[in-house]
Amino acid sequence: MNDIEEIYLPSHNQHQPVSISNHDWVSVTHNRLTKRFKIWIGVCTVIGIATFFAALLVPILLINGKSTSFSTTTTTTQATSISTTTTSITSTTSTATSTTSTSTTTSATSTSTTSTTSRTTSTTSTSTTSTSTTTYTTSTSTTSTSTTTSTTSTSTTATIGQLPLVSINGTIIGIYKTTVGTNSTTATPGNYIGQYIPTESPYNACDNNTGTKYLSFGTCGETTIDSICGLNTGLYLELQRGLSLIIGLQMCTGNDYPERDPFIISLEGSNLSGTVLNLGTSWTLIYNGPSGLQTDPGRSTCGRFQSINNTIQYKSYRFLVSAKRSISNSVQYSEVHLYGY
Ligand SMILES: [Ca+2]
Repeated sequence: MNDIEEIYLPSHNQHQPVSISNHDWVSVTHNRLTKRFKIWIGVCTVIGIATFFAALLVPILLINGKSTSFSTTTTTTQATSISTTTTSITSTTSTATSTTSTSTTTSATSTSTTSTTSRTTSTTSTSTTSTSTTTYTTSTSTTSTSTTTSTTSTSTTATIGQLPLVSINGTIIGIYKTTVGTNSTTATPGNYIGQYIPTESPYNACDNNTGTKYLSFGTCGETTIDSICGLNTGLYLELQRGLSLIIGLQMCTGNDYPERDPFIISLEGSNLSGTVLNLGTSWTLIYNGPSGLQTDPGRSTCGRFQSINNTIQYKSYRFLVSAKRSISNSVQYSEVHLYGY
């Protein structure tokens, strides 16, 4: 345009032809194409912006409407095992039956593991005209609960019977002037006060033989005949078999003189050993009552079974006689039988 010459028009209402050279012409067609081009650019811009917002909004709407979620739940619950074993052995004796029941219960409970993993990946891509955002969310939850219960129950019916009165080291101590709960006074072999006939020792009361007897004079001698002779005498021992539950006893008569038969007897138990058994405090009373010989069963014969209400096991036992049938110089009996298991 710089090469356009300045033209001076004539004054008002004066018309005069002006000569213009060819190179001063501006192409009209060229001006039209420029306008169309600008229109197209505008349209494309609008479409591009619309596409941009569409590309931006559609994924967001899709994501909001449908998030990708993976959820896995595993639950393991209660593995319960109950096992019951019952063993029953029944044996009948002429006297008694008792039952021992042992129950063991073991319970283990474990509850654990709750984990949640969340991972979010965000990718943003930006170009001149578009933005794309993608979001992935993965959620995993695992819960595991395990409960185990085990119950074992064993029931055994034991056989009740006469227990062998075999003592530790073969020691059976004869005693006199002794009552329930008091200290023992040791008797010795002989025929006088505090003695027992040497051939009729306390061992004879524990040999399971009614042909042998234990005879003790107590606070009397062989030649003294009195209602008190032979009372508060007896024996004690620690069983070689160890802990035993005594639930009954039985007395057996000697070969002669029914007036020497025990009438009232006592049984004490202890879980001590040795010399401390001499102390009255070492013993716990288990039975104090009739001997079962109130009705004379005859000589060298066992009397009625005497039931004892006892649930405690002991390994040592003390036996005493506190009353007898009649006036005599002593107390005698062929056997003391203890029943239990
Ligand atoms: Ca005997």
